[in-house]
Amino acid sequence: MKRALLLALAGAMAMVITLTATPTPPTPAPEPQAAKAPAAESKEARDKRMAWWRDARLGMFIHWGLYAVPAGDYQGKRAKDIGEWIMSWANIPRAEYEKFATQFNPVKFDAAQWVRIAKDAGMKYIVITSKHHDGFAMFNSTVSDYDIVDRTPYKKDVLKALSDEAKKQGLRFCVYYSIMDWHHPSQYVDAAGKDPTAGNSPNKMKPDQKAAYVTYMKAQLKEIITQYDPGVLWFDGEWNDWWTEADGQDLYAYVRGLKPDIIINNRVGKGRKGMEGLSKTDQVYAGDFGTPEQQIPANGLPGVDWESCMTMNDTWGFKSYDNNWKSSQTLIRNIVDIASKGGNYLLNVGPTAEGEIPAPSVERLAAIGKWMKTNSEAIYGTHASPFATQLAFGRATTKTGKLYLHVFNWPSDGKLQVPAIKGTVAKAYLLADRSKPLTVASAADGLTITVPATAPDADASVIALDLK
Ligand code: FHN
Repeated sequence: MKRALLLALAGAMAMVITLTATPTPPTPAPEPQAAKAPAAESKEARDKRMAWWRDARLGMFIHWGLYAVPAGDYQGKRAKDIGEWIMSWANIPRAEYEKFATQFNPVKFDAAQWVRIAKDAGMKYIVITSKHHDGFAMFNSTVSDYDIVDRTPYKKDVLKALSDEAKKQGLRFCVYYSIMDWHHPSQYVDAAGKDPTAGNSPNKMKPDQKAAYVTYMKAQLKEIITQYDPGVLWFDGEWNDWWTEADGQDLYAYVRGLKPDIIINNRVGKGRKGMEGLSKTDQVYAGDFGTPEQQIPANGLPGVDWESCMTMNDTWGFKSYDNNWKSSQTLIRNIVDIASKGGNYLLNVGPTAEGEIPAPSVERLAAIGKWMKTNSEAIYGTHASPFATQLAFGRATTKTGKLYLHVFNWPSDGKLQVPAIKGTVAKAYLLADRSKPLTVASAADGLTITVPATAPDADASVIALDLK
C-alpha cells in the first residue's frame, strides 16, 4: 500500500516536473464551429475543382522544420533513417527536442528564390510542411506557441512569405499537415527503450484526450486555411490506430467546409494502401487523390487521381551526410513515366536550417527546368498513354488531337517503330525542332517515323504527332 502510494506520488511529481518543463500552453483552442459539410459533389463540380491540379502534373514538396538543425546527427548518433524522424530514431525526449527551436534561425531563407527555383523547374505548385510529426508549426499559430514565431530567434512566419511569393509568381501554394503529433501532450510513446515523450511510430493517444487534440488540429487548420489560402491540404501521419476513417471523413468535411474548392489527399482518412498509396476500393474513403510514396505505379491508372511523392536523395528532411542523389535523367524520366500513367509528381527538397535548398537539388531542378522549357506541352494538361502495353522506346502522353512520344531509347537505324494508333497522323515533328516535319509511314501494325541520326535530348526526346 505505502509503496503504491509512493509510486503514484512519484508519478504525479514526474508529471508536474514535465509540465513545468514545457512552457504553459496558450489558451486552449476555442471549440471550432462545425463547418457546413460540402454538399455531395457532382462529377462536373469535382472536375472543375480538380482541373488545375490535374493539369499541373509537377509540384515541389518541401520538408522543412526543426529537424534540419541536427541534420541527421544527434550527439554523434547518425542513422540511415529519414532526417525528419530524428526525434524517433535518436529517441529524443520532447523537452530536449524543443531546444532545437532556439537554434533554428534561417537567415538565408529567400522565399522569392525558392519559388523561382520551383517555377523555373516547371513546377506549378508547392507543398510545404506546415507541421510535421514533431509537432512544430512553421507558421504563426495562436493555438500553440510551439511555432517559428514564438520559439525561434528567427521569429518570422515562413509560410506567409512563401504563400505570398507563390501567389506573386503564379504558383499554387499548398500545405502538408501531420495528424500524428509527437509534441502534443495528448500523445505518448509506449515502446521498449523509448522515452514516452520521444518520437515513435506507432504512437498512442491518451484515451480522454483525442477530442481535445482534434479540436487543436481543427483550430490550426482553420488558421492555415484563413491565413495562407492553400490549394491542397496534404495530410500525413494517419496510420495510428487511434485515428479512424470516421475521423478522416469528419476532418475532410471540416476542411472542405472552410474552403470548398480545396483539394485533400487520401491520407486524411484510412484509405491509403501503405506506400503503394492508392486508395483501397472496399468502400468510399475520404480524400481526393492517391499518394504513392517513393514509387511509381507499374501501370497507367486512367481516370484515377494520384500523385507520386519522391525524394531526390534518401531523406525528406535535410541530412548533412545523405548524398545518394538520383540523376537528373532519372528525375526527368520519372516526370514522363508518371504523366504517361495519368499521375502527378511531387518532387521533394529538404532545405537546411540556414534556409538554403541544397545545391544538388538546385542543380537537378535546373536540369528539369531546361527539359521542361522545350517539352512541357507534352506534360501539362496531358492524359495517360493510349497504348495498352509499355513502349519499348519510352512513354507516351496524349492531349486532344495530339499524341506525344517520349523517346528514351533512340533508334540507331533512324526508324522509330510505333504500335498502331486510332486516327491518322497529320504532322509529326520534334518539340526540340518544330521546323522540320518528320516522315511517317503508317501500316496496319503501326507507324514508322523517320528520325534524325542522333537524339536531340539524351534524357527524353519528344516527338509530337498532330492527329486528324
Ligand atoms: O513519415 C512521413 C515522412 O516523414 C514523409 O513526410 C513522407 C512524405 O510523404 N510521409 C511519411 C511516410 O509515409
